Amino acid sequence: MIYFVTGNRGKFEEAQGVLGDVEQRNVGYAEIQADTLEEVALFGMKEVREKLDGPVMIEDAGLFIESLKGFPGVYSAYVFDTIGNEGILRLLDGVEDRRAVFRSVLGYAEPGMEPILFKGELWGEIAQKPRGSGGFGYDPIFEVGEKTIAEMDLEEKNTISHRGASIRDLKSWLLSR
Ligand code: ITT
Repeated sequence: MIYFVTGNRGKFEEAQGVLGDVEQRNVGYAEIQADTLEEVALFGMKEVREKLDGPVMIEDAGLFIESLKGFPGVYSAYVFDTIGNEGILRLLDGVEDRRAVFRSVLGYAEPGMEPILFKGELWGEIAQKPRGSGGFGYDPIFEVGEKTIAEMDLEEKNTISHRGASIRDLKSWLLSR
């Protein structure tokens, strides 16, 4: 059983879809202001390991938009909570290059072990309008091919997503020991 420290139910359900044996623990940790998701995840790992005794994971994700030079990136949560999907669409009003990438960095550790990181990414494009009701966060405005991620079910999202990739890497690592 792995403790997944997150306040985001959607993330937890995606992890459960891949790992099965995982428990959501919303004990919180400080998300530092840093330049990379890796730094945020490594710093967060220190805190959650002090709070929970056992195998523990956290995952930090972000949306990086090419024409905005990677914005919102490490500020994705703040930007989502403030300007949201409508705000992102306004920033891209009239912009032709709509390429964007979701990145996921997952931290995992067991007592007495150095934390390790697993990563995943998913390239796509920012849609003209939000579509779909699945997923969470930026999913309704992130298109891969014809569909936005919010138009996919959890299994389909997990097959292609940044988080699906980082979690599957953790799973293979766990099984390979
Ligand atoms: P934690 O408690 O795990 O930190 P969070 O929702 O704050 O949950 P992040 O900081 O990793 O998670 O996420 C940054 C923002 O990006 C946040 O607003 C999410 O809703 C959004 N986001 C993360 N993963 C996403 C995904 O797979 N699809 C759409 N939006 C996503």
